[in-house]
Amino acid sequence: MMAKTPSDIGLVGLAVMGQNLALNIADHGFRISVYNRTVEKTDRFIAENPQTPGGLVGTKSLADFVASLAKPRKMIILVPAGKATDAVIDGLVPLLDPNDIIIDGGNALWTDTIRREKELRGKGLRFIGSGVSGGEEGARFGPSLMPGGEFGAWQELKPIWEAIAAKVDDKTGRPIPGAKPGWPVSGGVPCTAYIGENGAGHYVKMIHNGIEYGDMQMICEAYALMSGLLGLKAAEMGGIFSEWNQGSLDSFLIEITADILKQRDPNNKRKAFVDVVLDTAGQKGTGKWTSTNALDMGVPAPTIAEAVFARCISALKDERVAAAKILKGPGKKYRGSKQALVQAIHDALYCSKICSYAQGFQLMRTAQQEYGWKLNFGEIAQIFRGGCIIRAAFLQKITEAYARNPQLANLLLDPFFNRIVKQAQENWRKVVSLAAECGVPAPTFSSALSYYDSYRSARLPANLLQAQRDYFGAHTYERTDQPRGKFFHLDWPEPTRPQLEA
Ligand code: 2AM
Repeated sequence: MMAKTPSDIGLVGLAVMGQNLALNIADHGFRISVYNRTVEKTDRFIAENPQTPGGLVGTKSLADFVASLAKPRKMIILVPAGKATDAVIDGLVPLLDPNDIIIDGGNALWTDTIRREKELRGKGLRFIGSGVSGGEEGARFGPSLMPGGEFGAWQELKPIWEAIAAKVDDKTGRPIPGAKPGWPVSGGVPCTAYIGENGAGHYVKMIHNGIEYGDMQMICEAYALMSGLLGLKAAEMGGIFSEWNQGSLDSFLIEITADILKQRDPNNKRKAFVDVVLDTAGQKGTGKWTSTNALDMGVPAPTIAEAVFARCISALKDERVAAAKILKGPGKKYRGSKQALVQAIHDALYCSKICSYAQGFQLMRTAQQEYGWKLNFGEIAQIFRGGCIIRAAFLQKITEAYARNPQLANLLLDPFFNRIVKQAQENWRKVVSLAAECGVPAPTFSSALSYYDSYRSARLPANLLQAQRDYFGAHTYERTDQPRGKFFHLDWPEPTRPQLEA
């Protein structure tokens, strides 16, 4: 049966994210048609949600779904990235009219989004690839939304996207509280804005996830250092993270870390929950995509990549357990002040975080040249302020940095961040050296420090490296006393080889 009133928008794919996004849209007064390949799921969803302000319209076939939508049609796809997305698009295309808009809200690889946008444009259709961040809770009560694609299509989607997005206070950057986080709210700035053409939205979502990998790992290193160097128990560390959440590190991930550390094991109340969780971390691939892209573009993003590798090494549980019996560490203990070290770990976390964000923003800066986008970095930081996993008060400072200088080459060069790192670097260095001396792994803290020291070095040992390349491969070198771009080669002697015994 076709609905009498055409729906404002439609959504394909009623897994949890799809259901929650549909309910969020309907809560804001938009009529939304839904379709799912398995029809029972649609029936159940409609039956479970009889009352919504905008109205949910269940449809049993793609043809009914398409016919139920107001023109130009707007259809969100929320199915697994990759083949499923292509399958749904292929099913929709023959049923559509010129100028209809398909919106992919999945975690698509941005190059797929570029391809799809081009293919659909060739068929007279419009395509938006929108990052949707914030998990299930975000989708339901206010996600951070990163749309990329044809600008006109965005303008049609904008009223819905702005209505359902998380909202933050423009001055403080803090989420506007509601009955539940992000909902219901009035006023504030929505955490969505047009990102750029074709794959720009999905690219920025990928960088968000890469940054998220970095943030999570850095928090884990702070926890490992407090535990390894000071022997603190989970609940006490939970208290420290709660305190940190009142200051410059105020963020969703610090907040949930405090909650997690205070949580008892439901099977044994005497134990901390975190102590019974197996230490192997999974991953879905967006951190890897970010790191691979960094290598492809030649942009240094070592801290984000270290965070991915940290998950990889965590997954080698059996090997690590075996190696722990053979490979010995230094056996050195920290004997200084607890309070001073906790503060130093805080500072190390803050400085490392600044470097990790600097790397993420460097990636976006290079990608915009590579793909011809015009990204607004201050606005992107603003979109990250609410709704998503990396939401944090700190992002307001990034917005302010780009307002001061839209052409900022690296976040570290902004006066605010420069000052923070200057003040806190002594503590950061202390923590990284203690970690090394006492044998506590701190891959992102130390890689961030190396990044900082490399970036601030007017001269790196690459002079020797290039000389090596010239020696064995005649790769040539430039000279410090000659203009850049002039290449030289030295006639090296034959390498001396050890004499073979007769
Ligand atoms: P399903 O309920 O019929 O499995 C997450 O898996 C969501 O994507 C589900 O709603 C699922 O539908 C849908 N999905 C997965 N693969 C799909 C495909 N190839 N075509 C259409 N929907 C698909």
